[in-house]
Amino acid sequence: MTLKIETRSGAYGLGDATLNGRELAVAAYLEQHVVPNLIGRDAGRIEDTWQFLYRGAYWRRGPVTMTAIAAVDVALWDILGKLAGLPLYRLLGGRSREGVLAYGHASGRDIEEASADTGRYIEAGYRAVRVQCGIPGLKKPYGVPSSGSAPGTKPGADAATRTGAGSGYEPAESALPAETFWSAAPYLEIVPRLFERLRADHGSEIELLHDAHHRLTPVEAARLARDLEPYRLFWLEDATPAEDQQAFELIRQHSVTPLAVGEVFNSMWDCKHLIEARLIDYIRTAIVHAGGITHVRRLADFAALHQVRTGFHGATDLSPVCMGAALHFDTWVPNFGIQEYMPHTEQTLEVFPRDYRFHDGQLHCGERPGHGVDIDERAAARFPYSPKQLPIARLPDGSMWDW
Ligand code: GCO
Ligand code: MG
Repeated sequence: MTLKIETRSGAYGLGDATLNGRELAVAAYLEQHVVPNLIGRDAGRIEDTWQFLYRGAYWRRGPVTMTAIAAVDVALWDILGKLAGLPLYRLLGGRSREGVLAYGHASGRDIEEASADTGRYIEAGYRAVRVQCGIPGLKKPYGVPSSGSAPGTKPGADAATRTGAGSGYEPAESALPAETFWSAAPYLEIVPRLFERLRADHGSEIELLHDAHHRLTPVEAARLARDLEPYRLFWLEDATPAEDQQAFELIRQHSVTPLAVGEVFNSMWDCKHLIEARLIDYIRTAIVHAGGITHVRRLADFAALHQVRTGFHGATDLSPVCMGAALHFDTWVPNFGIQEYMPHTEQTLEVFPRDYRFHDGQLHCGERPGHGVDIDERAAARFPYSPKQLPIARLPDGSMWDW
């Protein structure tokens, strides 16, 4: 979902309004409640527009509202850059680093395949790799394609090639959620063995990450974080559902494995305690879901006060527009940690001409004014929207769980 804002002077800006599985809600929110308020407003009043859309909504926060606000905010920053003739990172305060450390998604149906896929990413120059593997007895676990990463697939190949492995799930045949099953015991048994093997096969230099994807209880998360300590992960992500911020106190008591959360957050209020109490090491909240650059800049500064670093969500359901804005932000932000990088499909890249690039394990934003990502609306028209919803997960007894 992409928002395009045009000014009377002919300048235009793009914002990403993607909310995977709920995108029509954001489209309706923009069309019905936001766009009528934008007509005739001064595009240069970025902060006032943000405050208007946040305070004026009355019903504050939430993924739909904050994604809609983010789309407007990023489009306005894009316009500002174009009118100033400056790349976005210059407007934020200039370059803090030459390149932005990126991590890719390796996976496999078993430890063998996952380690081989990790090797492909290392050969491709990645310095950091997230690794997920199949769980014995569980069909379609998060992050692992049932078809496996086709042998010989280029690392970082676009999501379509990797049958959704990159974005962590297999698109359902119908528009309704695919149903998956979850059981913690086999997962808690195999994941430490996976990372033991990865360290044995690939050494200690490569940064390794893992995404528990909200599925563990606090004590299970504490156990996994403890059992992973010998393998020195860069981070363990979404160890337990993070709206229960206090739960992370238990994990911290048992392990020094670094923790990352936040891709499902949409405002600073969702993670205030996690950051203030230093219960996490990286905050993943993406520009597209948390009110745009204007709010995420505040969040990053708050995190910096507590030595928490950024690690933006960057799966392929976030568009190149979000990635473009994120890379400019990553280039500036002093407390940068890492950027998730799932290369989009060829079709998506055709729709979004962009000037960022991946090289030698790092991402580099371009120097074009604004965030450097454009849209080819004729190409976009060739790919009509088809509704999809994210998978759901149930426990063996049939009760609902977190996917
Ligand atoms: C990640 C995320 C994704 C999400 C997806 C949901 O770490 O990249 O967990 O895999 O599941 O973005 O739409
Ligand atoms: Mg994740």
